[in-house]
Formats: sequence, structure tokens, C-alpha cells
Amino acid sequence: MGKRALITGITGQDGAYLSNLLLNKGYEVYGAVRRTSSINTGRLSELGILENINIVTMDLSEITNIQRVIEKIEPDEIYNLAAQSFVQTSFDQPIYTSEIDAIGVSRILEVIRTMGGKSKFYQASTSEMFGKVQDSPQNEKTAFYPRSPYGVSKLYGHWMTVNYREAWNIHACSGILFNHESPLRGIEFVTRKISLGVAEIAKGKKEVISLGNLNAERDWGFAGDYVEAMWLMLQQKSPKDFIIATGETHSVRHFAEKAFSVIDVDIEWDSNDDVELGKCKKSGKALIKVNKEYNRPAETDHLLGDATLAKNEIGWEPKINFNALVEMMVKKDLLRVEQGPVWF
Ligand code: NAP
Ligand code: F7E
Repeated sequence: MGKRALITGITGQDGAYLSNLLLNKGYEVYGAVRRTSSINTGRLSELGILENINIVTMDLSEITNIQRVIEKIEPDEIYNLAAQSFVQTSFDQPIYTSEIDAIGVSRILEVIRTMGGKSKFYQASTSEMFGKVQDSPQNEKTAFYPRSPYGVSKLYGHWMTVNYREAWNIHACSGILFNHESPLRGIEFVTRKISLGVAEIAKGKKEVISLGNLNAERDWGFAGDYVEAMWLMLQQKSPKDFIIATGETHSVRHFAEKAFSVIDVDIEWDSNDDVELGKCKKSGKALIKVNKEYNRPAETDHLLGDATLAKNEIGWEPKINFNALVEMMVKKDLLRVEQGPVWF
């Protein structure tokens, strides 16, 4: 019989791609879903895998719930992808974010420890832990300096993972993943907000996309590539943490230009007024408008990852580059807008 994996956050972007990967590898996949009033398994349905997953109810705020689920399944591998993952929201809901993204990790680790430490554990750590970057590019030795309650909470989860590995000999590791995107990305994140906005503008369903800080730089990769790194990390003989990134950085401004180029629109920037605009070069029509309300109280200005260690030790490398990623996202949203409705 194949291995058993438990994935928390299975309804999210990464949960969908990781489930697909593990099912293809012959795993029995258990997906932890928290109770919501609306159905949110749309990503799993879009990949055509919902029927192949054993759905279990589990919320990271409830330790007895976590314990019962893990005791029942006895998973070989646990991938902890569940989180309040939107940085902007973490400024409004810092305590809830800590409860899930920080203490939630301790809850799972405690259950694994209590059960004798048999399940391997993957923690979804993040480049947001580098925040105000102390060095560039960032690698496994770069000092952390988180800039949001999300980043701070994830840093706690990261160090707890390291500590349970060192103190209790649990096969636990933390993947420090840089931003990864896809057509399954939530619409609140900037890349998907842009790809969907471009598609809606192309189909005459929207006039303008409102964005915040256009100059923020991110190392954007494809989520489908990144879940492979998660699996590879749990296949190591001895657990270790890795940076997962493309080694390229682009600004939000550049992402937007590239996305519009997919529908053959060239953007020129007009910052003469108070409000910066991105205009169609041909028609002069404003298609992007800067709205400072999207600015964050503290920003992560620049991220650029160095994944050399992952390449050398677990043989991981990204396959999809920046241009291909942008194109994939815009093209998928063009189809969705045409066929409607777009609901994740
Ligand atoms: P996502 O799409 O926002 O998915 C987050 C998942 O967590 C959803 O399934 C959500 O369930 C679940 N969740 C939230 N609160 C929960 C709770 N209290 N109990 C149980 N489940 C809960 O995030 P993603 O992009 O797939 O990212 C996966 C993980 O990697 C997250 O931990 C994220 O912080 C981390 N990460 C992401 C990136 C990236 O660029 N994508 C980079 C580095 C690290 P609902 O569907 O019910 O909301
Ligand atoms: O913002 C700027 C914004 O929300 C990226 C999560 O998966 O990756 C993600 O966090 C940048 C920021 O992602 C808008 O200020 C401009 O500088 O897409 P984002 P994020 O904050 O980088 C990390 C690695 C994670 O771990 C997180 O879970 O874009 N930006 N204008 C905007 N951002 C948004 N959302 N909306 C705008 O209108």
C-alpha cells in the first residue's frame, strides 16, 4: 500500500497542487478542511481530484480535533499548509493570525511528539520572514527581519519546527518558499488580481485595476513547481530546511506590464498627478490606477531567493519562468471570464 499523507490547507492553492502530485505518486491523501458555510473545494474540483481525496474536518485552533485526526489516520507525512496567508489581513487580525500561523504549528508538533514522533512534518515557511532584507539574495543563512504579523507568526512556526527536530528528533523540516503563483492563486494576491483584472478588461467587464505599491519586488515562481520541493524535502534521510525560489526578482509594475502585453496592450506610466496611472499607449485610456489604501503599514520591499542548496542537495529547480507564469495566469483567466463565473 502507498504512503498516507495528511495535508492541512488542502482547499488552498498549494493544497490543490500538492494533492495532485501525491495522488500521482500513489499516496493515500487525507485533506484537512475547516468548517465553512460555503463550499470551498473548487480548486480540487478544477484539477479533477476532489473525489480521490479523503476529506477530514480539522481546524488548527483546536488541539483535540488535531489529535483525533492524526491518531485516526496515522499519516506517514504531514504537510502543514494551513494558514491565514494574506499579509495585508494580518495587520488587521494579528492575534488570529498568530493563533493559526504560530500556535497552530505548535499544536500539530505537540500531537506528533505525543504520538511518538512517527509522522514526518513539513512546515510552510515563507520569504516574508526576511521582510526588511538584511542581505540579497537571501539564502538559508540570511538573518530574518519580518515586517508583518504574518511574517512574525511564521517565524515562530519556523523555529518551533527546528526546535522539535533538534529536541525531539522529529523528522521535521521547513521550506522557506518565496512567492509562488498560479491560475489557482487567491484573487486577493497581487498577481492574480492583475491577471484577472487584465482578462476582465480584455472582455469589457472592467475599466481599471486599482493597485498599491507598484515598486515592491518579488521572486515569483510557479506553485506547481514549488509543491514538488515540499515532497522532496520530506524524502531526505535527515531533515533540513531549504530556500525555494527562482533567483529572479520583478516589480509589481513589471508584472502588470507583462500581463497587459499578453493581450497586446503596452502600458505607459503617468505620474504627473497625485495619482499614478498606467495608461494604454495606443488609446491613452487609464487601465491601472494607484490607490494608496492598498499600501501596507510596513512593507517588504525586495525579495530575491538563492535556492542553490536545494538544487545541490535535493535536486530541485524551477521549471516555469516568469514570462511563462504570467502568460499562463492571464490566459487561464481569459478563459474563465469568457466561460464564467470566476469564483476563486
Ligand atoms: P492559501 O491559498 O491562502 O490557503 C490557505 C489554506 O489554509 C486554505 O486551505 C485555508 O482554508 C486554510 N486555513 C486557514 N485557516 C485555517 C484554520 N484555522 N484551520 C485550518 N485550515 C485553515 O495559501 P497557499 O498560497 O496555498 O499557501 C500555502 C501555505 O504556504 C500557507 O501556509 C502560506 O502561508 C504558505 N506560503 C505561501 C506562499 C505563496 O507564495 N503562496 C509562500 C510561502 C509560504 P479555507 O479554504 O477554509 O480558507
Ligand atoms: O503582495 C504589493 C504588496 O499580497 C505582493 C503570500 O502568499 O507571498 C504572499 O505574500 C506585493 C506586496 O503577496 C497590491 O504591497 C501592490 O509588496 O501578492 P501579495 P505577499 O504579501 O508577498 C508570501 C511569500 C507569503 O508567504 C504569503 O502567504 O504586491 N501590492 N498592489 C499589492 N498586493 C496586493 N495583495 N494587492 C494590491 O493591490
